[in-house]
This record gives sequence, C-alpha cells and structure tokens, in this order.
Amino acid sequence: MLSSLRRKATQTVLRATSTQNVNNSPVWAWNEWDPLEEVIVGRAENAICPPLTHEVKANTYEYWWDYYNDNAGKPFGGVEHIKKAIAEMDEVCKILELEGVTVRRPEIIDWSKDVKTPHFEAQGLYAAMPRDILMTIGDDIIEAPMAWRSRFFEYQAYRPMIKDYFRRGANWTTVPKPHMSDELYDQNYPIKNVEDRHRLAEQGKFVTTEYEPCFDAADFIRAGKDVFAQRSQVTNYMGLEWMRRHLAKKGIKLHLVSFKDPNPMHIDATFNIIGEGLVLSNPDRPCKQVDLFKKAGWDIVKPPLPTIPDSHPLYMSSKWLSMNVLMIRPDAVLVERDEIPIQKMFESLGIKCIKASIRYANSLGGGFHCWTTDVRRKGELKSYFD
Ligand code: ABU
Repeated sequence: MLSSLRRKATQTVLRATSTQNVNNSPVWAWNEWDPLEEVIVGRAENAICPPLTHEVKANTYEYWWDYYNDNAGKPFGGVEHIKKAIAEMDEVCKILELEGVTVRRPEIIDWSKDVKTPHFEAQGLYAAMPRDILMTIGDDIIEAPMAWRSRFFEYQAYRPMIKDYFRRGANWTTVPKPHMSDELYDQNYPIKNVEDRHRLAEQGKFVTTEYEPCFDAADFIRAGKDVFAQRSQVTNYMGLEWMRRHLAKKGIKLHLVSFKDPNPMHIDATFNIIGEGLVLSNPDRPCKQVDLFKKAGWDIVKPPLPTIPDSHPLYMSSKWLSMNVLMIRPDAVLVERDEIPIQKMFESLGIKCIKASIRYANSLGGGFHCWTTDVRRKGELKSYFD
C-alpha cells in the first residue's frame, strides 16, 4: 500500500525563480525520477583492468584478487567481453532514444597509456560509469574528485560535452582534485580477507584517509531539497563536508546515511531512490537512518533477490546491480531483461519496465544507474520531507 505522501496529487512547489529553468539551461535535474530528457551513457571501449592497489583491494571481492594481479594493464574482462559490453550499451542508447531521451557519450580514450603526476604513476580505467564522476544538481554539473588513481584523469572523457553545456548556459563545478598521494590511503589498512572487511566496516574504518577531500558522485542520491550520501571506501568525510557546503548554497541539505554494508562503495545498489517518497532499500544492507524516511511517509521497498548466475563474472560489484535501475519517468524504469522478479515488483508499483540486457556491461561494475548520468530532467526543485 502506498503512503499518503505518494498519494498526494501535488506538493508545494517552491516558486523561487532560481528553481525554475528560466534560462533553459541544458543541464537541469533535481532528483532521480522526473521525466528524463538528456542522459550520458558510458563506454566500455578500452576499459583496462587496474592493478590490485590498496584502494582497489578494499573495493573488490577477495575471489577476484588473483584476477587483478594476473590481468592488471590488460583489457578488463578480455577483448571479446568488452566487445559484448559495447554492443549492449549501444543497444541501451537506441532504447533510450526511442523513449525520447537525448543520449550523449564520452570520448573514446586510450586508457592504457601510462600517466604520471607529481604524486603517482598509473594507467587509466575507463569511462564506463558516468554516475561515478558526474552529478547534476539543478543547472550545475559537478565533476567529482574521485579516489582511485586509475580514475584521476577520467574527467577528460567528459570535458568536450561539459564545455558544450557550459557554453550553452550550464553551471560547471569541479571539486578540488586530490593529490592522491600515499597519504590519501591507509597504507596499513588491514584487509586480508572478507572477515576483515566486515569487521572494519562495522568499525567505520575505510581505506581512504582524511588527508584531502575525495568522493565518487555515485555515493550521493538526490531527492530535491534533500540529498543523501554515505562515507565509503571512495568517499571521505572531508569530501562529504565539501559537498555539504556546496549544496547548502543552493538551499539543499546533505544527509549522511549509513548501511550495514561490508563494502560501501556507491549508494545506488544499496539505497536507490526511484520516486516521490519511494526508495529501493537493499535487504542485505539495511539503512541505519531509515526512520528519517518512515517519519516523512516514504515507502521503503525491499527488492527481490537478484537472479544473475554465480558463473557470470562481476569484477567490481555485487549481484545487487539488479536494483541499480534508471528511472526514465516516474512511471517507467530501465531494468535488466533477465531480472524477472524485480520487473514484477516494479509492475506491482505501477511502474512500466523498459527492458534491456547489460549482463556483460555489469561485469565492469555497474547497472543502468551507474552506466548513465542524467543531464536534464523536466521538473523543479521540491521538498519531499515537509
Ligand atoms: N558501483 C556499484 C556497485 C554496487 C554494489 O556492488 O553493491
């Protein structure tokens, strides 16, 4: 049964001029579900397996560590796997266009090139997950600083289109780039196995230190005047504080939320807001602040177990990519073709399923939400907690 909040036909729209897209900015989105008009879809091209550095080890499952050691610097998943992921994402673009959404893609870059900064040397990773690096808040497109060395230069794949948005009137924020020197990583982070991971997460200990701000944009999830974010292996408190102050200037409150999660990295397969007063909450990773949502009349929906087979490689994620969906409109969702149980769940909520299969793309670490970032959604800034 849906809550009174969702049944309410309308809510108070904050009528301040600044919350309406009066300048017709090409960048405009306040939440995760308003009707989608333009989206960036990532690319698998030239994806490179990163070496098993401290930060990669802390974010990946133990049974893949040998894979990383054996394949660092090589095509991630192998050349044939990448080709299949590319084909899947090209198909996703066509499906989105058929839904009336304008699709933009990042540049194709050779991520195997060695890069050197005053503080480290590395190769790149990919431009597959725009959600990790870009976040739209109103007319502001925000480039996240990131936390993995292999992702330091990832922003370059998006710069031509960001410059285009800027020229056409969008705001553009680049969060200070971290040094990513050794001080950003706990060199003695005592992770040897899965048990360590559980224990350390329970103690609130993560591989990134507080040396300088760092975060991935995918640790944030938007609901109008309230944005929720987690401390994770890639997002530190200093990064959260930087964003708290940035969002406060726009009248948006950043809430720190946490979960019973042994491997926090990106909130959108843990707590994925899919509508007004409606959130998918991973049953394996309960939210410790769930009362905040319940008190505001939100519906907390537990998605069914994912169906992805054990034999399918997921190098950087759990199977819960099944709930990592992209809302196309409040009543339509982009969902994995083979995940029948979650499709049934959406249909029971009155949400139409637009289906595509991205199993090979999943292997690189993301579902539909990770593989995209919304640039423009039709709608205004509202509060869903009043
Ligand atoms: N990058 C999303 C991964 C999320 C998860 O494994 O739960």
